[in-house]
Amino acid sequence: MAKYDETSIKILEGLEAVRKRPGMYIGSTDKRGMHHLVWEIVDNAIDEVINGYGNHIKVIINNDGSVTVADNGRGVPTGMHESGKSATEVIYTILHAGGKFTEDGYKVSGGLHGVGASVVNALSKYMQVLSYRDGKICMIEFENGGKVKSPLKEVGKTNKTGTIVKFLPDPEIFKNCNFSFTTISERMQETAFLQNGLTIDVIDEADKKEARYHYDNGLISFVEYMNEDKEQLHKVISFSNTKNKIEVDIAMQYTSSYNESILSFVNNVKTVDGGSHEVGFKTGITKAFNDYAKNNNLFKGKDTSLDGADVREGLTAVISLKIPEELLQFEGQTKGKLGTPEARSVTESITYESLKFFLEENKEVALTILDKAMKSKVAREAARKAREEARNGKNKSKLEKILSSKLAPAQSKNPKINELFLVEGNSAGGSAKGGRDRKFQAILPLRGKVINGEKASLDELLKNEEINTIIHTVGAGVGQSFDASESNYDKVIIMTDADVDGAHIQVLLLTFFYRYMRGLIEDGKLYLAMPPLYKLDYGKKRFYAYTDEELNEIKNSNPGKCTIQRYKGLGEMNPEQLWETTMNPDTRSLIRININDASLAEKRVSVLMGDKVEPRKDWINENVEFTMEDDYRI
Ligand code: 1YM
Repeated sequence: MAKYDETSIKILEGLEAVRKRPGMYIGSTDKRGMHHLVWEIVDNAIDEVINGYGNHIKVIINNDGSVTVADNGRGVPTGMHESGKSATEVIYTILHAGGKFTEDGYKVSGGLHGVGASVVNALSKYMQVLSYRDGKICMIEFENGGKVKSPLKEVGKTNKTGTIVKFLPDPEIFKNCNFSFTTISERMQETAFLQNGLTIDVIDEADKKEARYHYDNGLISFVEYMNEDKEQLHKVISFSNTKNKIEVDIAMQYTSSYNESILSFVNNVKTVDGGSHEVGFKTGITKAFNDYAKNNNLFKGKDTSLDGADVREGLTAVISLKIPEELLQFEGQTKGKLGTPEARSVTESITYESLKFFLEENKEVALTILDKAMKSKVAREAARKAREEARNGKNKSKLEKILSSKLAPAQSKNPKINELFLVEGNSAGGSAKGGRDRKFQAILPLRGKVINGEKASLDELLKNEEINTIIHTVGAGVGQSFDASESNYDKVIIMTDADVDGAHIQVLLLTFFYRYMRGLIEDGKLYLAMPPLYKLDYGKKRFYAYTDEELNEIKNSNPGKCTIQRYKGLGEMNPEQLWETTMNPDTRSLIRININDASLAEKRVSVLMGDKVEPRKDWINENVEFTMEDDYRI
């Protein structure tokens, strides 16, 4: 039995604060927040590996909705703390207790993470910690948000060392959430890339799925993985150096694609919003390529230099820095941006010097990349001219003609309330035009096949009629000149049939928006409509089911005779039905597209737009990086 004295009351107050405002500690209480709990515990295991103890981590999604994380490090401390409690109890019940025990230079945790194991305990219905240490297995259990269920005790002998933590998130806090094997595996794979030699197993007991990640070539493997579905122009270039106590590791490779994808990490934490190290890297490569081109007389005619964007076309790079804690500065609301000014100059000079040396030694690679950069410059010039001409009215009348024949505009001109539906096919477009609320809803039917934005360059894209129509209807530019705040619509809603073709069109459109109007996604203005899959008629009563599960639920809670219609396409619904089920803001469901994680989105988009069909279907089903937002599900 736990005894409640003054300190334990204080501790409970601390944990209670976490339970009252979970968002402050883990960001949110949706699926994403629940996965934060896993990252917290895994981060502790990784810290142990970084400190030189252990080389194997297991993450198990258990059948009962709990997660187990195990490592083979030293085992969490079990001795007596000055408070009279076991060190283990202190670590798992006092907020930020970790710091007092650790003396290492680089910590894995930064930003939102690293708020500690006690936060996970506070948000768990049940937690068990096993420490294998000093020949003994010791166990402590907690329940209901960190209350000691049974204090630390020896439960066996062992010749192993390590820590096993099992926790069950409190269902009162995380409603209707479950752990995703895909989300956990993808993150663990990234971790394994950054930690050479570490093995991470991810096991899903419920779905009987397993994955093992282990890399001996770190960042090189990472870049190879990111580019495996693309045409690579040369072997991965990698370099490392340390200056002013800042350690820089970089791997980079060009592919024949038109996109740039740069990922960066600081002390193993992803800097989603970049920062000084990325700026330094970009300046470094621009300088290195320009110097090389100049010194080898590669510039022709009036060209005298390449822009940063030119030398980044088709570039995949991973940048990883280790910065001592006293120099660490993070910026931005989510602390995803590195501020440390020294990181810029250090990364720039290491990049410039290493790349300069590499280019001199590898003439063929240098010429391949520079040839691509020069072509990029020409293509971007052409695209800019085309845009200007469109703006200055050269092709305006032709476009306006196309637009007026296709677009059913909204009566309102208010971009804060207007919605644009991109609708697959003409017949569905007709129903949508008939069913909409014309005050604020506009319909743009898409007829031809949407061009694949992954494979086409910007000037090719601009020649595609469907894409052109979308760009001009949204009215906020495209590519580098895109500005989401100029969008004519508050919501752009992709409405397709719930079949494979519809899924394909969704992916093509999402790829286009992701590559060329990313700001629209970042501002939360891009959505997928959710048309129903079934109509159930019970005499006078009618239901719509949007998933197979819902169909069963409706059938179970409404026994009796009914006729079920499976909708094969939007065209089978009349305008009223389409309005009622899919377009009416009061009753519809929308999926808001968000980029949780640009690297995953990046990888996913290139995988999906390759030739494989299966992963595309899985993706549509799982919505891994474009998450379902519960708020929009009625
Ligand atoms: C499955 C999760 O938490 N492993 C883990 C945690 C710790 C240690 C070892 C550890 C650290 C130190 C000394 C040290 C933690 N220690 C602390 C605290 N795996 C997992 N493995 N001995 C053991 O840093 O000095 C918090 S976690 F607080 F003691 F530092």
